[in-house]
Amino acid sequence: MTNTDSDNSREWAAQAYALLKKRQEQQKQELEKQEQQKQELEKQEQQKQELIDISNKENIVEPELGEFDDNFTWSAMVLAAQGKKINQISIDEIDWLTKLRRGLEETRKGFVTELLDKLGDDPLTPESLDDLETLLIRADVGIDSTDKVINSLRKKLNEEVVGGEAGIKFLKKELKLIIDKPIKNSGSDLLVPQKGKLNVWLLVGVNGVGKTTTLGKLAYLSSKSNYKTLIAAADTFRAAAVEQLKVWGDRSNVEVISNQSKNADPAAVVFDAINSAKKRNVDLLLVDTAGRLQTKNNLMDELAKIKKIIDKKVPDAIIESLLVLDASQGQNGLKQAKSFAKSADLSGAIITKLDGTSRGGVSLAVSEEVNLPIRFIGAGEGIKDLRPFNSYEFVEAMLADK
Ligand SMILES: Nc1nc2c(ncn2[C@@H]2O[C@H](COP(=O)(O)OP(=O)(O)OP(=O)(O)O)[C@@H](O)[C@H]2O)c(=O)[nH]1
Ligand SMILES: [Mg+2]
Repeated sequence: MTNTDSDNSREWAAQAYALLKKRQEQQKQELEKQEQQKQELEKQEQQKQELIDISNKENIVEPELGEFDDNFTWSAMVLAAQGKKINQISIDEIDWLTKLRRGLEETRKGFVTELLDKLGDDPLTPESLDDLETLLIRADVGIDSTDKVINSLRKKLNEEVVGGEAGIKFLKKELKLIIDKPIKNSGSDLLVPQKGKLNVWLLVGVNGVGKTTTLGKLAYLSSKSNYKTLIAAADTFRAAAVEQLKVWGDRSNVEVISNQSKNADPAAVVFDAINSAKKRNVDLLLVDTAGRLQTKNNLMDELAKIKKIIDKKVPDAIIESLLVLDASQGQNGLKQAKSFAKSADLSGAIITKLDGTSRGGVSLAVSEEVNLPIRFIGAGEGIKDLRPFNSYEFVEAMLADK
């Protein structure tokens, strides 16, 4: 072989190697692309399935009158105690109270049942107060509220003999006082949109607590009560958030203002929604916000930006920043409330997922330690599973003795 021949074949080999390497690279890229497309498709499928699941879960079902049982009797008695007349009671109300009582069953089991067992029919003693203290803390009522209740009970015990039943009655009164304080301080017992003004309710909170679901239920309540309602899909972070809201909007015939483009600015969505709201004389604009951003500061900055836009465009709008809290998160939820309250200028709280948690007591901690009026409570995933908060009903359900 001459030198030139050897140079040529080396050259040839080098070219062949480069070609093969390139081909291998291309194949790799092709495979990666296919994998990405597959994942994208799977994600879309999953999101679609989630939406179908939500839609299937939810056809507005009118509640039916159940048996004349303990649930009915308890619910009817709670209504009667609030001054309702027989002809004013609806199946909806009975149904809700039944759900509420059932929802708080786990919380109740945790302490009322035990408390009653411990108390028996005997009068309260300093020892039974210690037991009560432990039980209240365990039910996530929080240290401050527990101290308050125990101190008043101790004071009462020093003055008179308190029987078991009277003790529970006193306990109910004290717990109700704690929950009612921020509500009274707010100046309004019930949060309703003010007529003749644009009311904007921002639903805020960390991810997964139930903001979007709660907004859907609020849209239903509001439109059913003849408030002209509009939804702004300002959670532009989560891809499926808009679709999820549209499903809820459809159920209650409420329009959803959104911007489908990727990374749309939430404040811009709110800007568009306010324009629509003004044009249509909307009473209540419900704003869904993101629960998960890259950092917590982003989340707070974004809320501030949204509020600024509203202030600028409708200075006389009535803004409510409602913190959505998942009751099942107990003390963790309380921590969230405290951190949001510091930076987000909250005006109220909505407690969700009261069904099936043993930590309903956290509602008291939110009232006492964060000083937030509880405005609504949710006890289920259905459209009717949200009601304006009623402290009497809540405390009765939490301490019901069966
Ligand atoms: N059992 C029960 N589930 C609820 C309740 N409220 C919401 N959920 C469920 O909680 C899950 C999360 O609800 P979302 O409304 O998507 O929560 P979110 O706060 O909007 O979540 P992000 O948008 O991801 O921050 C869903 O599966 C809801 O169906 C409730 O009162 N009870
Ligand atoms: Mg959401």
